[in-house]
Amino acid sequence: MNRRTRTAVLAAGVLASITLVAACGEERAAGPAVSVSAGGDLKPDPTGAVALRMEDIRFDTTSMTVQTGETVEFNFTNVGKVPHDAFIGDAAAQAEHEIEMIEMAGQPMSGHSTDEPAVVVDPGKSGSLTYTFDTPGTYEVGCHQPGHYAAGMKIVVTVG
Ligand SMILES: [Cu+2]
Repeated sequence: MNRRTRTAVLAAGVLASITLVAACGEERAAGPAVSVSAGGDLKPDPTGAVALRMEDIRFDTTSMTVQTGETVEFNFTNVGKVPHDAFIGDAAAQAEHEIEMIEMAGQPMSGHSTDEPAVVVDPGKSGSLTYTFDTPGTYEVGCHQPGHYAAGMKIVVTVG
């Protein structure tokens, strides 16, 4: 076998392993809806719970759908290295909350009104948030740690 042929065989081998990896990825995505990651359209399970991962800097899903009137228990696990939070509201509420968080920067968290639909989760920890989507429309779950929302750390929730 000359050098040129050997390179061609090697390349074919690499290609075959890439195909194998891709096939495995597809198989995983076909699992239960709640464990789908990377942009899948999630739905809460029949108990109304949904498990989500907070990563640096994203949630492990970008969209989900909820029935009008449904109460959803969001269970977040922060698998990242920095704190993340989750605030639920429409786009206008997200914009308002982003400004509030910037104004509050450096102040103790106790200054944060506790009746807001928000939770802060430290690295390696879990936190949950329960919210009833009374009105049809488009909501977001946004992280408002500095720069995260702007970087796209949000989940679009379609309620219908
Ligand atoms: Cu974040």
